[in-house]
Amino acid sequence: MSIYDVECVKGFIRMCTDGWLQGWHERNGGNLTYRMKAEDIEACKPYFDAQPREWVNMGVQADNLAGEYFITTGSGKFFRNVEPDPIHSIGIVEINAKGDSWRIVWGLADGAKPTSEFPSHFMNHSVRKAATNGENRVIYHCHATNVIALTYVLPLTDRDFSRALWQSATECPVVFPEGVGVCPWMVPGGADIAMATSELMKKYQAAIWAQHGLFASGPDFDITFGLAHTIEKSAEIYWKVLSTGKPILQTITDDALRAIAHDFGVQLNEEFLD
Ligand code: 2HA
Ligand code: ZN
Repeated sequence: MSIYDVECVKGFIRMCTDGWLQGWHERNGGNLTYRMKAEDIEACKPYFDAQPREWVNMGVQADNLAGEYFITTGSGKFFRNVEPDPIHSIGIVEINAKGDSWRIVWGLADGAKPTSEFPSHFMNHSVRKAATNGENRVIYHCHATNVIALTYVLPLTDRDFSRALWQSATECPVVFPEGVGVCPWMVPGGADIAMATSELMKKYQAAIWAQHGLFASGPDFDITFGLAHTIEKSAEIYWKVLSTGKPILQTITDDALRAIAHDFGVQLNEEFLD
């Protein structure tokens, strides 16, 4: 047995590989964090370092994440290298009792640090944990190509993006009936983008960062990856349609969106319907 046999660690590594294979993680692009369950912590604890590393203040704080443990990708690390070299690419951090600092308890070997977007992930975990009664465990940031490209041509509003995505693939209104949030271009890695994104994530499971990428959340790796995949696929279809240069003769109408919502038992965000 090793820590790599523990289910949550296996699932984390698999999701990194899946994202890499999709082409969403050039160089050190993107990051992934998972809030561990009590049984995950128990299973991983035997492999933790004998001596945890120093506490590091995050510049953000959340009461509801005090004492939690997260698996995280490393700052400057490449998703491409997670599976062949996990010990240098990912790690486990513990959050202190004040909910404002982390310390590394496993991995991130040879001086590596948690992702530069850890403050954003942390604030989003806090908001999504509260919004889902503790169900949410995964926050995923990827450089989804077609989603990024759309932020150059669509107005940067939640409504415009939600409608374009809903209309471009029939399952979208079922997968994200509340729509998606859109964050204007901001400097990555800091507290400002963390706060702006977490405001959006009070309402949405996913947010788009203009000219940068996608933030997706969910209760497990499958649902979170599936959400990002669904959004990116829909953006790709929208692009293929636009790229023909032909006029759009038909799309999914608002009545059709309502019919989908009715039959699948989901509550569509009425603000985005005409
Ligand atoms: O980890 O994607 O947003 C590199 C990034 C920053
Ligand atoms: Zn990024």
